[in-house]
Amino acid sequence: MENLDQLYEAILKGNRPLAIETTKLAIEQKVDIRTIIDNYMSKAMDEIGHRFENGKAFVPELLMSARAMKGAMELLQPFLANSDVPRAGTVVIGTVKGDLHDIGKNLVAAMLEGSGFEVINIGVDIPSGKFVSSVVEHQANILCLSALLTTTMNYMKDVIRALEEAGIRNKVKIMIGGAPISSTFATEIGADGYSSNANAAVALARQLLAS
Ligand code: B12
Repeated sequence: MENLDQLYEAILKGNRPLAIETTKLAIEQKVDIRTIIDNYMSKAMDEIGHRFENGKAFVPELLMSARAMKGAMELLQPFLANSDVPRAGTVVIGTVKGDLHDIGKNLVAAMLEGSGFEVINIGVDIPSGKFVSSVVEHQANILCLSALLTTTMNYMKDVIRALEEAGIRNKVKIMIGGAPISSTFATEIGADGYSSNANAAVALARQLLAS
């Protein structure tokens, strides 16, 4: 579909109405949902990130792109959450304390939901105690932690420590992710796994529950 380039541009330029309109059209034309997300929406977010890094875009532009991406994602969410699939396990997911980035975390949540997991998305800026109480309340099999800042990624260690102190570390698998995270970091802090994107997160979740 030709207009998908327009979706990339709309997100890059932070044009939410155009992003929504183009996404609607793509859905009507039955374009593959993951192609829309991976090849156009996420790529536009990567590009705005590079521009920010190089001093060619600033926080207001980031915010506008994020709003455009969110508007388009809301339309795609129902297609990712396929209710026909049997439940594969329960996942609690959140962005750690001090960090407000939630686009990638919400994408991981939507993909997991679409693949049959029950997902409790507890939001952003989450302190360790809230992660612990949510895991207990929902009897989660997997806890997913997201961080996009080098200043907040270390807080993941505090969350794992809090689970240990609550005596439930061995009852839940911990998956971590976000732009500054690596598998080395995951091993270092004692998480069970890391993945760099939402598709791989689904495979990792299945693998962790099978082990
Ligand atoms: C959009 C954005 C914002 C928006 C966030 C809006 C929102 N609701 O999320 C706003 C404008 C609010 C923002 C604010 C800030 N931001 Co910002 N932001 C970004 C940007 C451009 C895109 C992030 C994004 O949404 N990417 C798209 C999604 C789809 O990708 P993703 O988040 O990486 O997620 C994928 C994977 O990482 C993975 N994943 C993510 N979470 C998880 C969890 C699990 C369990 C797993 C398995 C996988 C996984 O799967 C996802 C899907 O494939 C990035 C640049 C970048 N390229 O990352 C900067 C970036 C993260 N921000 C940055 C900075 C510096 C800031 C601010 C400090 C700026 C400021 N001076 O105020 C503030 C901090 C606010 C705070 N306390 O959190 C820096 C961080 C630098 C660093 N090394 O720490 C970056 C890298 C930009 C840069 N290049 O300098 N930001």
